[in-house]
Amino acid sequence: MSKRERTFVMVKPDGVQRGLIGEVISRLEDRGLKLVGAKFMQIDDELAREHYAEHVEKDFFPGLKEFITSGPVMAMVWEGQDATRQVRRMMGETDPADSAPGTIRGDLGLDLGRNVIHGSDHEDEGANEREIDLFFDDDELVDYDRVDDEWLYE
Ligand code: IDP
Ligand code: MG
Repeated sequence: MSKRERTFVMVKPDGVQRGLIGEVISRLEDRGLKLVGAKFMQIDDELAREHYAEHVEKDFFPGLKEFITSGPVMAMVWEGQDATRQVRRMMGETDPADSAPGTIRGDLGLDLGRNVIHGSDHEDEGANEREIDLFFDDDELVDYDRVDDEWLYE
C-alpha cells in the first residue's frame, strides 16, 4: 500500500468568485480523501512570493501575484493514500485547455491564468509539507478517523 500522506490544496480566487468551493471539496471528498485543515483567507504579497518562489523571476509572475492576491482563497489540507499525486491527477494539466474532461481544470476552466485550483506538485519532493507549513500551524490540522476508512482501504 502506498503511503498515507497530506497535501496542500487551494481553491484560487477565480474558483471562489465562481462559487466552485463546494464543487472542488465534493470531488475530493467523494474520492475518499479526508479534509484535515481549512482556512478561508486572503493571500498577501509576501505569502504569494513565498508560495510561488519558483516562479518569482518568470514573466507571468506579476500577473499571477495580482490574481492570487485579488480575493479570498480556500486553503486546505487533504489526507489519503498517495494524496499529493492523486490530487494532481484529479486537477488535470496546468492549462485547463490541455486538461482532460473529467478533471477539475478540464471541467471547470478554460484559461491558463484562471485555472481554479492549486495542488502541491508531487514531482517536487517535499512540496506538500512545505506548502502545508507555509499556510497552517500544526494546531490548525485535525487528526481524526472517518467512518468509511475501513471501506476505502484494504
Ligand atoms: P501548477 O499550478 O499546475 O503547479 P505551475 O507551473 O507551478 O503550475 O504554475 C503555477 C501557476 O502559475 C499556474 O497554476 C498558473 O496559475 C500560473 N501560470 C503558470 N504558467 C503560466 C503562464 O505561462 N502564464 C500565466 N500564468 C501561468
Ligand atoms: Mg506548481
